[in-house]
Amino acid sequence: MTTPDLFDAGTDPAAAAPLALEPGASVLRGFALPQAPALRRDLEHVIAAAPLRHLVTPGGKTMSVAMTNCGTLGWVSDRSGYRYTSRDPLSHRPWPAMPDSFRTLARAAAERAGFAGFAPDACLVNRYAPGARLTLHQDRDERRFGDPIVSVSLGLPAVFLWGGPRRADRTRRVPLAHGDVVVWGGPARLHFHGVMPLAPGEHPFMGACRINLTFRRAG
Ligand code: MD3
Ligand code: FE
Repeated sequence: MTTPDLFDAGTDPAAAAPLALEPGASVLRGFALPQAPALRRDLEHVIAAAPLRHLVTPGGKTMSVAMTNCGTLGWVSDRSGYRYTSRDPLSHRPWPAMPDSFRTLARAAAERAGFAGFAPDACLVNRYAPGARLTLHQDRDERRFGDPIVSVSLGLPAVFLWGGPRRADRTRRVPLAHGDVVVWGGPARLHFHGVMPLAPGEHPFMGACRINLTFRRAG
């Protein structure tokens, strides 16, 4: 078997065969493009009910990425740690419901990548303005690591950093564009990963930002 070339993967969206980054991790180039208008419309309602905000890490640093959530559980960070909550700490109200457009897309992408029956209860919305980044980290606040994570990229392109099971492992750079969906499961689920600082630009559909929707089964 030959190793697929990551940088050629986006050249033929019509082919749409999942590209395996490694066992359990698949890139679905352009998978969300047909749903992008519905996602953007529904995202506006989510953000109106639970505004994007810059969370503070347990170490006291303000994150450059602005975040909010929808679904029964939402990921939050503050001086006391990282966790999932059922209420927005800003409003003390439940997080907005996960729109059907979001849920259906996440489920279809997971199925396409070999994870049938994915039923996310949490969707983290990350908004990157130019310069915003996510340093290398693992996602380990969820209950079960057997379920995949589905991530949907909208707007400006970004360079995703894909590492290994240890922080010091070397990282690969994976370009992610508007409409790309990545499904992370299996052994890849606990790998270190991050996002390089967003380059300035203007996206015709989303403006001067990148939005990432990350779907999880957290509870
Ligand atoms: C690989 N978000 O929210 S999405 C995060 O683009 C996060 O906003 C990035 O990392 C973003 O935690 C990357 C892709 C992603 C999400 C979760 C993963 C990749 C992952 C969990 C395990 C392995
Ligand atoms: Fe992450």
